[in-house]
Order: sequence, then C-alpha cells, then structure tokens
Amino acid sequence: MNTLSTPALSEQQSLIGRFPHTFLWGVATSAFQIEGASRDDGRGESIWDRFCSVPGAIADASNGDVACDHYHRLESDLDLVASLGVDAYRFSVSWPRVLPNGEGNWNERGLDFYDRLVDGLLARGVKPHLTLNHWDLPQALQDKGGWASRETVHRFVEYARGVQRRLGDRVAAITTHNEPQVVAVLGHEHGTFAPGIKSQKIAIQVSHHLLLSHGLAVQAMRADGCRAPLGIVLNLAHVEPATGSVADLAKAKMDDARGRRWYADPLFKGSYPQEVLDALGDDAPRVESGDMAAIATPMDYLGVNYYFRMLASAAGDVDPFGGGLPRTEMGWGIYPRGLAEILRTLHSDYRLPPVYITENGGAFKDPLVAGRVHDADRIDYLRSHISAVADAMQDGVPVAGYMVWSLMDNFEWSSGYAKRFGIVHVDYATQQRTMKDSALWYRELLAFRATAQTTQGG
Ligand code: IFM
Repeated sequence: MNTLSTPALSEQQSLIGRFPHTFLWGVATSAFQIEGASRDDGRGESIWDRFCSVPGAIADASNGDVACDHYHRLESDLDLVASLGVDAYRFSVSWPRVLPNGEGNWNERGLDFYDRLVDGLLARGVKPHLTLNHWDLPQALQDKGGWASRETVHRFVEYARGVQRRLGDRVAAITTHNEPQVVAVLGHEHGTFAPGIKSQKIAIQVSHHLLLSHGLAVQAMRADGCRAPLGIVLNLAHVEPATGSVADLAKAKMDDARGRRWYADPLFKGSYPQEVLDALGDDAPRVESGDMAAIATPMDYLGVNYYFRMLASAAGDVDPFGGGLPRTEMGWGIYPRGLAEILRTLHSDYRLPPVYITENGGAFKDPLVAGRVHDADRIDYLRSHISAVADAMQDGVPVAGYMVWSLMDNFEWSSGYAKRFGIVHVDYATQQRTMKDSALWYRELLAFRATAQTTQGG
C-alpha cells in the first residue's frame, strides 16, 4: 500500500499530506500595496499617499499611485488567483476608497469595486478573506488626530459596520486590523511608516485605540447580524535571548511582552502585561472603564503573520536578525522553526480559536530571465515554513490555514518597489504578471491535495 512516507512520493505530496483536507490554503495582498488608481472614482487621500510625498520617506521615492494597477486589472488578477488553485484570497478594503473623508458619505463607486472583487472570487470558487484596516487610514481622519484620537475608534466602528452591511453576506472572514503593532510602533514611535510620528507615548495610546476599535467593531458587526467569522491579525516574531546570560534572558522576556503579549494578552486575557505597564510609566495608555472587556470580546479566529526570529541582547550590541542565519532581501534572518515555536507559545499561553497564518513569505532577488523567475530560495522558504506549521499542528496547535505573502510583487511600504515578495513577478513598466517558480511550486503543492488525501483516506 502506498503511504505518504514512501520515497517514491514527491516531497510536495509528503508535505501536503501532513495537513487535513479542511486546511485552507491561500495568498494575500493589501489595497494600498496593489490597487493603484489613487485618484480614481472618488477615492480619498490616505495617510500613505501623504507619507509617500515626504522627501526621503520611501527608499525609491515611489508611491501607490499606480502600484500593480490592480484596480483596473481586477478580472485578470482574479483569474490569476484562481489559476493557483488556492481556497482563499486575503485582500483589504481601502477605507478612503469607500469613505473618502473617513466618515460621512459612502463612495458608491468604491464599494462597487469590492462588490466585484468579492463576487469575482466567489464565481471562481475562491473564499474572500477581507481585512478592514491594512494601514491606509483616510488622511481626513489623520487631520483630526488619527489613531491617537479616541474619536477614530468610533469612526472605525462605523466603517466596519458599513463594509459588513455591504459585503458581510458573501465574505468568508472579516479581519479588523492587520498588524496593529506595526501601525503603532513604526507609524507612531519610530516614524518610519505613515503617519511618521515619533513618540512612544502616542504609539502606546494608538495601540490601545486599535485594540479597542477591534473589540467594539466585532461587537457592532455581530449586533448587525454578521455571520462571517471575525478576527484580528498580529505580526509575531519569535524572540530568543542572544546568549544564556540572565540579562539577555530578561531582555528576551521583555521584548516578547512588548511585541506579542502587549497585543495578545488584552485580546485573550483582558489585561496588558503588568511588567510593560510598569516599564512604560507615564507613557502607559489612558484606558477607560469597559475598554479591556471590549478588547477581550471573543474572536472567531486569530491571524498570525510570521517573518522572522529576533535575538534579544541586554547590551543591545547584537544584530536582532543575526545568529548566522541566511537572510532575505529585507535582511531578515530565515528561521522556520520560529514559526512553530511562536505557535506553540500562543497555544500554551491562551485558549486559542482557530489560527490562520495570514502572511508568510520572503523578499528575494528575482530576476526575470527569458520569461522565468527561478526563485529557488523562496520555494525553500515556503516549504520549510509550511513544514513548521505542520510540526506545530502535530503538537496540537489549532492552525486552520496558511496564506502566502504575497500573491504578487507590490509596494513594500518604505522600501518602495525594490523588495519583491510576490510568487508572481510584476513588471512595473508593462504591468505584465509572470508566475515565478514558487507560484508553480505552490500550485503543484495544492494540486497534490487530491492524491494526498486519497492516500490518507481522508
Ligand atoms: O508587505 C508587508 C505587509 O503589508 C504586512 N506584513 C509584512 C509584509 C512584508 O513586509
């Protein structure tokens, strides 16, 4: 009898055979990174449009005006998604495209676009996984204080309710926020992402408002009768001490508390980690009565974006991505075991709902030569990380799906277009899409599901 460990079976067959037939496979993108059409059909300005115009903010001085021109290439891009054989496509709604001022009048032409996107996916048998906030806050709301203002929490809830009313009957999942930590820390503490603010105090308040708006939006969408599962997406690094010293161990614990538990503890336990509150002192967030209970509103799933391990050193003299690891073009150390580790940590710390790996992937040098991109490094990356997900599942972590970041090369925020994360190559001069070898590999992996599951008897 054929078993999955028979050497005659391909590596992909063995890999896919480690997952149940219900496991959801997908690819992911976000609005600002691919849509372009920044002034079409009544779209308003976002904080990323504004940030791109700041000299020096974006490595190649580019912006999202055209990006992958996805807005005008919707049908062929949806064909591309479907041709990969994925179960799900994760995309985000551009808040300023549907509410140009962030509040008030809805932009019907913007909503139409997402109607066509969702219907187009369903017609192709692909489940739409919608994200409400993938960082492109309407500039009009930034002008009123942005995420630092508690008012924006309420604007987000109204936005969430409106999108849910329009699309909630057809989408397979609604994520409130993508990576609140990045919005808070890179956007408001380091100032390297929009809106470019540099204040720890503001960043901490922003993180609280993001979490609060998540909880209140989940409650409001459910109250409106939403049947789609609701969740949030956290970016989580696996933190390890650089050495076995007591000081490095303590630093690793604190880094993990600031990066992971600051977000996950309130969501699953209804409280911020005390040691971080103590360390923040006067910068601790203003929390009103009822906030923590709202944040801890039970979710239907948790999304996890995983890219790297971070080394923690008390002396601060160690490259956080170092330790002899191979690196991606972003300079991030490649450490698949960290994905299994972070999943095990979450499983032991919290009562988890189903977990989706909502992003995982790498930027590599991807030359297009004679119509092909031989991105063996990305295939290795995906294979090893997918295998790490299976390891974690073997240990009981309830992982329900995996989505590659990204469907196609796109605007990589302050890195501009130079860093390519896609499994599909985009020629920005012609907008031609070319499947890289990794896309062909992923498609083949998914195509093996039928055989693997037959062999599994599942
Ligand atoms: O491109 C981003 C994405 O928008 C959010 N998560 C990380 C990706 C790679 O940096």
